[in-house]
Amino acid sequence: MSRLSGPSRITVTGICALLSLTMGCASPSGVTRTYYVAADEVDWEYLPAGKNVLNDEPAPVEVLRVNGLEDTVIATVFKKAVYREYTDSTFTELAPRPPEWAHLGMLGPVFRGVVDDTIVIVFKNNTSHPVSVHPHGVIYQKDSEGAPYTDGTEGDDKHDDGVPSGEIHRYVWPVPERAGPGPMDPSSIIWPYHSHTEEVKDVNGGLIGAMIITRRGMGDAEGRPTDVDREFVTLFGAQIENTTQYTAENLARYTGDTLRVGPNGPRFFYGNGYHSINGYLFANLPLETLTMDEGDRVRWYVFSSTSFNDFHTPHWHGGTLLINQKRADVADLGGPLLMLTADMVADNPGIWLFHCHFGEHMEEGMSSRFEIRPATGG
Ligand SMILES: [Cu+2]
Repeated sequence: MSRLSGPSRITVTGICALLSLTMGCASPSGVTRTYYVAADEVDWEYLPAGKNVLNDEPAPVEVLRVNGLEDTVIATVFKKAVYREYTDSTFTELAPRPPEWAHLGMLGPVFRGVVDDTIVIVFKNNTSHPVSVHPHGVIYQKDSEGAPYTDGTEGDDKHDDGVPSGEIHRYVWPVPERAGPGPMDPSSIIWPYHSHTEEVKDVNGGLIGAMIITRRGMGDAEGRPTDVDREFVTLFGAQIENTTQYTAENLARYTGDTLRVGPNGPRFFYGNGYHSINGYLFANLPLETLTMDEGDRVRWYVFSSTSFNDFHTPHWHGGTLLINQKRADVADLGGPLLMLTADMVADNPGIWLFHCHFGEHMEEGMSSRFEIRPATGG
């Protein structure tokens, strides 16, 4: 059994928590935040608008190489597995995704915590094979790590490694000081979470999401940092569709149908990779979900996925950001599963490009847009 087996055993700690009992505090620290999350199989559409939204022309998507040899298939819908939030432990009703998180797309729900909190994930595996939830940054015991390897454990301490199809596992992640923002960080930071059972296939397949951890005393009741107006989470990810749990199924689905286009698959040297932002190509991430108001203090959490091609340089047009106390408009995600937090003041109204500045990734559709709406002056 885990050392922390449930919310009832969590104690309130921290100076702010003590203060909050008597004089009120920005954050009621030391609470347990429980999420009901399943891994669900879905058909994911990388290109819901059916075109390159940046120029209204057909998107040059040539991605799925059949048998790795001569034929290329144009396909933008793939069977994947994604994390989805439910309302309770019956896992019968999906929790509606709040408008502020509509831009997450393929990503799982955002888990929040303030330093001293405990995050609990009640996880159900609705897929056809074992998967897990492995967090970064927070504390976990062996029953809450979500990764199989020879570590001298057994029983419940193994069940988390790869939760069998149809089963439920409870992951318990305390949030200590060392999971919160460091001295150079702003009031909240991002950590990834993802399945680590067959890590490469699972993440390419879609099982990845983000946690946001807020500094003690800097979170509201929901754990939101109180010194920002908007938050956005974006994954710059090369989704390698020929290395997922569903590759054979997806190939069977498309091989031989009318989408087969012949022997020349130009620009196809990565192995069926989609260079997407939150699972969208060519600015198909809906603009209305990445919208803010002039004057907003906007926090961007950006991270990269786990493949060889996951080195990215997110570039925001129209604004500048503070990253690690330095001014920039391009961020450095110089390798797989890196993460950073970037703060922008939305001072320049307009519709702006937001893309990876690595040339090949741009050409393959790793771009999006955001909008700053002008202040009305009223
Ligand atoms: Cu890139």
